[in-house]
Amino acid sequence: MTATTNSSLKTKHSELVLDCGGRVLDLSRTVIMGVLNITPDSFSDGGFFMSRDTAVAHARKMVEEGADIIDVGGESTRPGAQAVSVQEELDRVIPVIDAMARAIPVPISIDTSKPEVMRAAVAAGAGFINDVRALREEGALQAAAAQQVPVCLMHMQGEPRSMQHHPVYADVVVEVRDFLQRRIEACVAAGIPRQRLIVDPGFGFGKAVEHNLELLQRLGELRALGTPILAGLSRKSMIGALLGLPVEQRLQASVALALIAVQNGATMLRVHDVRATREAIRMFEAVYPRTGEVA
Ligand code: 7PM
Repeated sequence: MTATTNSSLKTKHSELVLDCGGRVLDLSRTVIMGVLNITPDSFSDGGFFMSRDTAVAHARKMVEEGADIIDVGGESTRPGAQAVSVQEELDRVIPVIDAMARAIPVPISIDTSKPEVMRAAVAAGAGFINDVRALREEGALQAAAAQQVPVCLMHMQGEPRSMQHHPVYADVVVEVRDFLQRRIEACVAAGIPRQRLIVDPGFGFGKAVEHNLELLQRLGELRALGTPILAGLSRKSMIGALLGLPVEQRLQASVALALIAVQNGATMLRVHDVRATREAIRMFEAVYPRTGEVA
């Protein structure tokens, strides 16, 4: 199957594929998005500035382990994190995307909220925009529309600096669904076709543990939006809260949560541990073959 000028198309086998700037994402099976953080303060990857070679080697390894797309982020969205300037974010991610685009065959996702970074990243070879602010920043809707690549819209209550202080919802699932519905409508009005959108409830982003658990339990209610669902649960603090484990010991629980997400309707999983997640998903799909429906 080859990419066409359409952003999505149904084949005669009823598979759905997304055109990520000429690289294809097959949504007829569970898609694994491998996380590559270029931040100096990322809690999962540690260390200070990663070299370009280190970043590319990590991306290569994740592709060998079964990643379908690599998500590159230069702004830490960790609870309590400080904002990063446009230039700082460009300096972190653009050289890495440029090198990765030549080194790996799969689509590259840019995790950003800034329109300048969206434009530069796609020019450097990214083919997917992952925005934890769901294109709410000034100019982001227009920038994303002009790039003609798929966009993941994530729900977040508040801002990273303060979002975990005291999250409050009447019904977290209804509020997340309604927010995502409004963002889908804003995107369509800005000229981004619905077929190019993915939604994400934003586990851990302005949510207490019980909110995260309810969102996962009732994830299927987001299917009403008619778009594929992405879930990011890997190594998140809800596991630390429930099991009392540090971030480097959250692999097994992360895989368990990923499987529940797929069972409840997720098509894409954003994960750090690609090999373990891929093996678990292969077992799941051996038991429950996907029908080709993605939303
Ligand atoms: C520190 C704490 C560093 C938390 C990084 C994080 C998601 C995302 C992130 C998600 C989408 C992490 C988060 N999480 N994008 N970016 N969905 N679409 O755990 O759940 O990686 S950053």
